Amino acid sequence: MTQENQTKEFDVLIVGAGFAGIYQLLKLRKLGLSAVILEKADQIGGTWHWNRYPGARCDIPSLEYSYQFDEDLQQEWNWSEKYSAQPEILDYINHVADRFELRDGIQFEEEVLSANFNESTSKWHIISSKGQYETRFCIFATGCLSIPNKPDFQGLENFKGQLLQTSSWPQEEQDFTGKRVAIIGTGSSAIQSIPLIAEQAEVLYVFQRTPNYSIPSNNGPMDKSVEKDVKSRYSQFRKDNYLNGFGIAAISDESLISESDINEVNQQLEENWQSAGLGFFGGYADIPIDKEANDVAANFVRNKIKDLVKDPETASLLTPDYHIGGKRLCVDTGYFETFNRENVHLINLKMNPIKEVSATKIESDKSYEIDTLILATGFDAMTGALTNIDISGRNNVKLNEQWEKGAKSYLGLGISNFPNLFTVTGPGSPSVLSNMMPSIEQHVNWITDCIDWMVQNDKSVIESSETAEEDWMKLVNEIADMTIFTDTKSWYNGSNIDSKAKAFLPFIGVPVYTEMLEEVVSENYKGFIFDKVN
Ligand code: N01
Repeated sequence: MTQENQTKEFDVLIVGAGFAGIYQLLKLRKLGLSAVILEKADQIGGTWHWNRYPGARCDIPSLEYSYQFDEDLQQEWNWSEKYSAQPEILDYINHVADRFELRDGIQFEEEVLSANFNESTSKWHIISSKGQYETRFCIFATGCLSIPNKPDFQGLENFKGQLLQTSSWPQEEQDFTGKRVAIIGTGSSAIQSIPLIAEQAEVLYVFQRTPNYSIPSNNGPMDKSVEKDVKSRYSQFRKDNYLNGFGIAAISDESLISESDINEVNQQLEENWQSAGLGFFGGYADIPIDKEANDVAANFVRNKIKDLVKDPETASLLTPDYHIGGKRLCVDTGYFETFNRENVHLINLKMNPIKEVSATKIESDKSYEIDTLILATGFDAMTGALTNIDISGRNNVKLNEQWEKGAKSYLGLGISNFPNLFTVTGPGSPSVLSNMMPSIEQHVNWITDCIDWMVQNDKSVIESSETAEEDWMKLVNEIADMTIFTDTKSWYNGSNIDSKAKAFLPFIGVPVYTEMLEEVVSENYKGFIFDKVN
């Protein structure tokens, strides 16, 4: 057997070198365990490596969208803007990898193809694009939005121009000067990139199936007094964020629209529109749960769109008719105003679906001659990164078969029949309905403590019980049913991918979730089974 074909052994194998994976590596090294990360890309960064489209930036303030595990790191790192752009976030994650000497634990350009649990050895056998591994634990730090959705528009393969996708953008800078550009999709990625592409392109055609709500970011250089204040009380600031329903330090007002004077509500919504970004959604406690209150906030934004977009027909096309927040709320810089430009045209795909893409054209209500086609069509969210790998657990049960009718997980951390396998921000956890950074740290800390506890308590194998998993997903859905989230077609419930099971997956409510995680630990990992005997 050649060196390359030899099976390499580790205590833990981590899939993915994004924010979750590299922090997980650090924590496991501190425990004294041997661990390796396998990463498909040629560098670290995960979502912040792949999504390099113009305008890509976080829409949670960087002072919050950052690691909190190391006080020196959070004091010494300075963000240049309120919401940092993708290159700066990538610099940050690279800085962290160097600062904590993590690079030598990462294998780049190595894709995990399969993971198979061997019941006789209680070990995972992993096959990658470059080799084989045997490991006791397998941790999927594969992100919630990492498998691009590429719709099969008829004739797409015949397109001879430049084809780009926001979620796998080339590393070289793209110049659209003098080009006729089409973009399909109007989610967050499109909403961030459209204003910048419009400034360069000769003409930009925006193909919209469903309009989105978007709130102005009011981004700008970091306010030094805000930075100083947050840094003076960083640890408390982070703790307070876990007490917010969505895990962010947004305005967290307990007031209800339904109990307030409408003039005061409109005044407050105006203030929130000017300053809150995503926090607009949490500006009143009943926006996420009361349809009438939600409608007040939605109408406020609908009127803003009418004010911002000069052509009434375009404004009307850009106006959503569903609950605000039902699809992931967007945050923008000049999105609606961009439609006032003469070189930008909005095409309504609901009325005129794409009939065909040919060598140089898109056929919809008419023929559009283009040089560049950009797909901003989203992701196979939350489950895609897992179901795209051939994962088999006890009795050779395949994960993608077990999840055929909808993903199930206990706490978003463990999956029944898949022992010693953990997911970071998996389905059933707050994940995409929270600030991902603290949610990632919460999960990585939890997983590391759990493995440590197993070592201390002489346990070899952990898995979620089917009952705990069933009960958990029932709770996820019961909570979601009390909100406006389940009425709208969105990637939160798999509706963006035709072939996907429709199931609402995020747990809504960071504080309750945090309490429940702690309770599970305090009761010796209630709901998990250790060293199951068949
Ligand atoms: O993807 P999306 P995204 N024909 O799914 C349309 C995060 N993020 O990449 O709504 C025509 O939101 C689809 O239409 P419809 C954030 O959580 C964060 O923009 O399904 N159109 C929709 O308009 C975000 O929510 C940041 O009818 C088709 C669009 O494509 C998530 O990533 C920045 C179609 C997809 O929108 C995903 O955002 C960027 C088809 N066949 C992203 N299929 C931050 O700011 C899909 N569409 C941190």
